[in-house]
Amino acid sequence: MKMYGFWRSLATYRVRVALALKGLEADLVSIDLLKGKQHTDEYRKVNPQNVVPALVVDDGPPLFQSVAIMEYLDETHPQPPLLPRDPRGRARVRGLSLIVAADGHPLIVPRIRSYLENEMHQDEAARNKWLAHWTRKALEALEQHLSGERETGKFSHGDVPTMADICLAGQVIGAQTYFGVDTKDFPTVMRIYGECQKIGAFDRSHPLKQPDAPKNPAH
Ligand SMILES: N[C@@H](CCC(=O)N[C@@H](CS)C(=O)NCC(=O)O)C(=O)O
Repeated sequence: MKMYGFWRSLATYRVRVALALKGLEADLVSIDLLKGKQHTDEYRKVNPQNVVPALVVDDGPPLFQSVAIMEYLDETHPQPPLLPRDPRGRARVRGLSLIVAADGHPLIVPRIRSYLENEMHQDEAARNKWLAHWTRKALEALEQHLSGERETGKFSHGDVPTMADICLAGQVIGAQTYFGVDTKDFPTVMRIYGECQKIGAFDRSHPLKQPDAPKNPAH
């Protein structure tokens, strides 16, 4: 397999953790989002949306969208499962995952940030306020679910990691590493993040541990 991704990308992180949990490897093609390399004609042929990740699994077109890729990996490599067996549990794990992947994360990606800067003429302080606000809103929603629902266990859903934990961990990394969001108001989220970090697949997938990450990243 070949993954087009970037060290800093939280959507890439999600697929990286899923691959690692399943003991799979993919060669990395680093697309430098900080240099706008997602906009090249060459990369548009890989992913017409000009975003990472994209995963090449065969001679067909690359897979796209991190949640769809994680589900593909889960269907083709069922062990260990990233989703519970029961439909209701699957709905909950998908719901928790989408709080991050469908609602929180899309508001903080480079194309939104550059639109705020170049088209809406928002200064850095305003942009940082935006990023922190939407990052916090997703964490708040996760915290409400996870602290109040009996399905929560050692991890977001029971005692083994699922796709919900992969999304949660990426959200926490964004909050802590990129946007300086104080996470003390989210104790359940942070407890679960701590459990994730004890697992090698999560730990070694951290953005700052990737081969294309700068030695002293200024983010
Ligand atoms: N919903 C997509 C999000 C993909 C996405 O926005 N990726 C970001 C990096 S995390 C990106 O490549 N952004 C490029 C840009 O915004 O210009 C997924 O989960 O795969």
